[in-house]
Amino acid sequence: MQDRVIRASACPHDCPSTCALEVEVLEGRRIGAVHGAAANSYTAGVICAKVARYAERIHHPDRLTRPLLRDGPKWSGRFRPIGWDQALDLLAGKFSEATSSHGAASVWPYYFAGTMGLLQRDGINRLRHVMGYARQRNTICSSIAEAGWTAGAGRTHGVDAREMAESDLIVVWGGNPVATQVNAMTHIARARKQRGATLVVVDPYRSGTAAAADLHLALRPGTDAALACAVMHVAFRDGHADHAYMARYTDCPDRLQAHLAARDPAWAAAITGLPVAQIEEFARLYGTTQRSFLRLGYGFSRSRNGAAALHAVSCLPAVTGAWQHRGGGALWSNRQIYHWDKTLIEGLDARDPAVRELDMSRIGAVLTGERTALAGGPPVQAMLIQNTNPATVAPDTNRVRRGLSREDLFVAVHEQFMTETAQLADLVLPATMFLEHDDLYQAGGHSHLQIGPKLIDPPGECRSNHDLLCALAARLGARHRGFEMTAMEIIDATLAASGWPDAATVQQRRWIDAQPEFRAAHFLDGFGHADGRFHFAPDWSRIGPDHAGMPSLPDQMAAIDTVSEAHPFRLVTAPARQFLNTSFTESAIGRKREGRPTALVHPADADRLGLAEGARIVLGNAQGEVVLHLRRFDGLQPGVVVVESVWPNAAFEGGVGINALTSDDPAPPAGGAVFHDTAVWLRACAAIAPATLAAE
Ligand SMILES: Nc1nc2c(c(=O)[nH]1)N[C@H]1C(S)=C(S)[C@@H](COP(=O)(O)OP(=O)(O)OC[C@H]3O[C@@H](n4cnc5c(=O)[nH]c(N)nc54)[C@H](O)[C@@H]3O)O[C@H]1N2
Ligand SMILES: Nc1nc2c(c(=O)[nH]1)N[C@H]1C(S)=C(S)[C@@H](COP(=O)(O)OP(=O)(O)OC[C@H]3O[C@@H](n4cnc5c(=O)[nH]c(N)nc54)[C@H](O)[C@@H]3O)O[C@H]1N2
Ligand code: SF4
Ligand SMILES: [Mo]
Repeated sequence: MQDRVIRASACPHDCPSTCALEVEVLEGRRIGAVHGAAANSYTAGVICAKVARYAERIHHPDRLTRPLLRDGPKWSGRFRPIGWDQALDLLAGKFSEATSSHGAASVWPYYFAGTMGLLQRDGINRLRHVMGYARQRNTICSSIAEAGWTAGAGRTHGVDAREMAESDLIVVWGGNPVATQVNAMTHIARARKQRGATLVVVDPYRSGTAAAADLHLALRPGTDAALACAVMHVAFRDGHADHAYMARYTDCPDRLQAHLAARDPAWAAAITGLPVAQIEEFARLYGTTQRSFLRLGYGFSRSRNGAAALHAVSCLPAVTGAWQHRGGGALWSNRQIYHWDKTLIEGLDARDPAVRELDMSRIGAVLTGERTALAGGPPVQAMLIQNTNPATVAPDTNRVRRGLSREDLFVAVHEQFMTETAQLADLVLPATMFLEHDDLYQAGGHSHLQIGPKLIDPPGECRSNHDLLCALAARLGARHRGFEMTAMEIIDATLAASGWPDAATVQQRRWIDAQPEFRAAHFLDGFGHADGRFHFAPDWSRIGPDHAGMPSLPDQMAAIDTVSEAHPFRLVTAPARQFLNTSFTESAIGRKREGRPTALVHPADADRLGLAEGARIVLGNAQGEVVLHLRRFDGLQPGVVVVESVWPNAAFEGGVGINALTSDDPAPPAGGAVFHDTAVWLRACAAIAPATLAAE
């Protein structure tokens, strides 16, 4: 009989669910099925299909298993295997060369959240700080939403996600949990079954979540603040605003009421494209339900006006006083409840705030030498990239790929697969997956911290991020006690420094529930600002430098990429269900289920342009052109196009992927990528010439 044991772990992927996992380990070497832990009150036994079949990913024949050195021109895709010692000597040598020729700030350790493990993800910062390498602003995902949330609430946490089960109205605003964090649906389903709760979804297209909702508000992209203002207008108009709550807990309710007087449903209808009656219906529902839970997604923050929009929406429960009630209030992320001391992991004791800081979302501008993007520092000459695939996921990818192809730039990519970023590298290093190394995890969408221990050996010569960084540090002479410790020792020390039980206890208990108690979670002892109040009138200047033109009270901010005769469509690049960013695009099953890169286009637009189902089309703007196929879809407004993402560039005919069209304009006030804020043209494409389209 086969030796089969069930071991505990946590999902490392960049997903708010951070599921508690039970992994079948076979013969101590391979994994079988992966299940969600039934005993975890948030995971509740459910995980997504892509992680349930993780054996496909971890035992994939295309896993990188040996260091590879480029053996031909960039873009040639030719590599030859080399040994680790040679690879690390080369990398250390290139970092030292760049430091002597252009200064330490010309080395850019570039990373993101391909693993959410606190050590394997953020350990690269220890090397950065000790060596004085360029600092990085992490703007590609949550900086816009965080700015918007902090502006009002002042502190990043919210109501316990499990409380959704006790709500009478759940509003999923700008998120698609059916695809992006399936567990939220478990708790929503409980409320619907046990309490007859209503589910409302605010999303420009009929996503999987919208299709399951009682009411779907399919607004124009980037118009959420207008909808929020109208809902608040109706609350004041119809006597559903809680004046006693506002007097105690908010900064300027009278100013807000006066400001909203002109922002009625008719005003919002003209901006959002929604019928007045639908806005009235939603406003009445929201205003008259005490137990109303706002689950804010990231989607509507990924616009130039995203911080203002998120702030405007977050004002709703402060107007109705929903925060006071069980099952009422809002949650964007719980990231601030864990009180980590990350000094050891990130080498914060060595951090020099004077070193220039680069905006990761503007990697194309940085690598092609745009002056403002270089933040007063030298050109970037050498990079180590971990846990991210910027050649596909970063905005303005044509420019990113041009930058990565610079002959005078040395790029090492530490990866699990030969991603499109790895293909452009000089040196490719094989990385472990989460079941092959130790790490520590926190959840954004709920409240558990967990340890995911090493359960099996990696294939071939894969090394963990931590092991690679320690070996590189030794060659560079980078000194920090974190480089002398094992992964589990750092996890243990970090838990202790942060006031949590030690690693052995956490593992034995399987998880720690860090959820603050009711009053704190609902901000009933005050919001996160010095005055303890929710701010309807935020001080944007405290949040980011680029605050000019931001609304002083919740309002529609006209900063978005507006449609014109030349660019008549608004493009939304919503996440695909089977992929997670570009992770899982290596899965044959996932690819088959997703089909091919597809543009969802309203039938009225398709008819007007004479485009049939399946037609080959081009989407374009000043940055580039992308070829894909059309699907007629009536779950969005005319003038809106949705392309579920992120497909590899190579999956598109012509080899140019969707982020060729998205802009790296930083969103005010603190930066951030505006993935769902793009005006494009659309036309039929009879035949394509791959050579011209792919030419870089
Ligand atoms: N058009 C469009 N573009 C988008 C978005 C969108 O909605 N639309 N979303 C954006 C968002 S929110 C994000 S967060 C970014 C994310 O984009 P990426 O950062 O590229 O995201 P992932 O696919 O999660 O992970 C990247 C890589 O990390 C690798 N990896 C995983 N674990 C490890 C490890 O332990 N060690 C090493 N060395 N590598 C590892 C994986 O193999 C994977 O290739 O994409 C952004 N791009
Ligand atoms: N299957 C899958 N799961 C994922 C990911 C994935 O790529 N695939 N990515 C992971 C990552 S890195 C993250 S950050 C999270 C993000 O997960 P979510 O919070 O769900 O956010 P988004 O991915 O940006 O987009 C969610 C929805 O926002 C909608 N949206 C776009 N523009 C607007 C707008 O202007 N207004 C409104 N109201 N809605 C808008 C989109 O149509 C989409 O349905 O998901 C994670 N989980
Ligand atoms: S739902 Fe998210 S956290 Fe859970 S297993 Fe899937 S990717 Fe991982
Ligand atoms: Mo993200």
